[in-house]
Amino acid sequence: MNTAASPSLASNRPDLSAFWMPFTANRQFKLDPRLIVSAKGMYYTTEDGREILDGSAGLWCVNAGHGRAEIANAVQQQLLTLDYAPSFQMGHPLPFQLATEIAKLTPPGLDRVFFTNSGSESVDTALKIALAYHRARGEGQRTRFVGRERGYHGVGFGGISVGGLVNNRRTFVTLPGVDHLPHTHEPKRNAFQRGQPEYGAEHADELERIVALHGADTIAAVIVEPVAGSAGVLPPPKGYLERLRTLCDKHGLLLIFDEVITGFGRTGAPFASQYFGVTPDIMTLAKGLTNASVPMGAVAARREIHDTLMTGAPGAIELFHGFTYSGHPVASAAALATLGIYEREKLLTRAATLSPTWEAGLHAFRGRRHVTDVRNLGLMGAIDLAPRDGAPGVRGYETMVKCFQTGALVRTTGDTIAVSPPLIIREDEIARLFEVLGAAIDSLD
Ligand code: PXG
Repeated sequence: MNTAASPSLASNRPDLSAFWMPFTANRQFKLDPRLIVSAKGMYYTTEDGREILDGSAGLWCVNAGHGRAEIANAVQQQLLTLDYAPSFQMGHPLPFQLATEIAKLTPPGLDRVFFTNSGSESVDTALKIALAYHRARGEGQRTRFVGRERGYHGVGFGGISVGGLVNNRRTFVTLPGVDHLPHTHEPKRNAFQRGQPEYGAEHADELERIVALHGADTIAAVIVEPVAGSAGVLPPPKGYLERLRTLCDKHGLLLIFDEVITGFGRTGAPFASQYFGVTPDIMTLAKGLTNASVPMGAVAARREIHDTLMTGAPGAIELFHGFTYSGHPVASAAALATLGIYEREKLLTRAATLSPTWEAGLHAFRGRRHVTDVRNLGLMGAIDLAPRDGAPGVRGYETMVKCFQTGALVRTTGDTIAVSPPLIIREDEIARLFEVLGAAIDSLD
């Protein structure tokens, strides 16, 4: 919406020039900004007072919906009780409690939890834990990592190195010694498949080729998103994750699942690992951990990995790693309140209940003009649009802007539209989301 014509809006707006916006076309945005001023439940409110249905849970993170009083109260209480205390060589109760609560939700065995402040920090932490673990076992030569094309693992140097998005890698240097599995996106064989694709499990066997090339004893870990999120919702082909697990076991490689998006109920199970029945050695978490209210991430590791590192002189720091805000009291309070909501409202399995309605609504887009593929799993979905001739990405961008104008928030990457609403969404709201999205797609040239 071009609000430049509205003097009241323009005069209420802050100066937009100083904030260098992340992952944003800054110049384009500032010419025609989309500003959100409040949020409650399933809805955002824009600066001009319009309600917008949140079809993306913010950035895949507001799983319990917006403005949750339980979290706000816990945060306020905590700020007044203990605003901050270090977790280096001293501690305070909340992160201990929180780690115990997280360990009740994670797959059996993954019950040692390290705290970070974001998904990117969780990824880099997980990679470091993998290196430290092998070193502690006397296999310090295992320094390589294997990621996957189209993978997104945040923006740290570790994350962009194992990640496979060209735009994340083009400008920056990456770590040496990283190889990539092929991605699993094969619209020719799998287009309009509901849930997991039938074809493509054999892409996991590429790990054998990578191992043969570099030598198994030089590789520390393999990291994948169980369902690739940012690359446009790519569920793993049937049998694929199982094969990765088998091959990692065969060659002594740690398997890391990046569950920053898939964690906390997005798939219909607490974690994708449980949904697919494949247990990694390490998992990375963030986003839904605090319902996005206060930044926080975590890494859950197998107990044996943790215990292997608990060696050396008793006074020695076992893992030379941590953040000023690891286990921050306010973030921990927010996370504990969030996990309470998830439990009381059974949100971590709600996506499984809603998934048939969600799937049917999404796949009704098949046959619509411009639509070339639809994918879904749990409460995640993607619709691919044919790129406009000579202008790739423009249809995607226009769809996002149109939806914002007409009442729904969706995410787009190129010409792929991704939807992933808060897990509290109702069936009529799912219908509304697809109505707004459908009208936006119909309006495209
Ligand atoms: N791993 C995964 C799988 C992610 O999706 C990160 C790590 C990094 O998290 P932080 O908290 O450092 O941003 C992410 C982040 C999008 C989108 O629209 C996705 C993310 C972030 C912003 C936008 O797909 N994922």
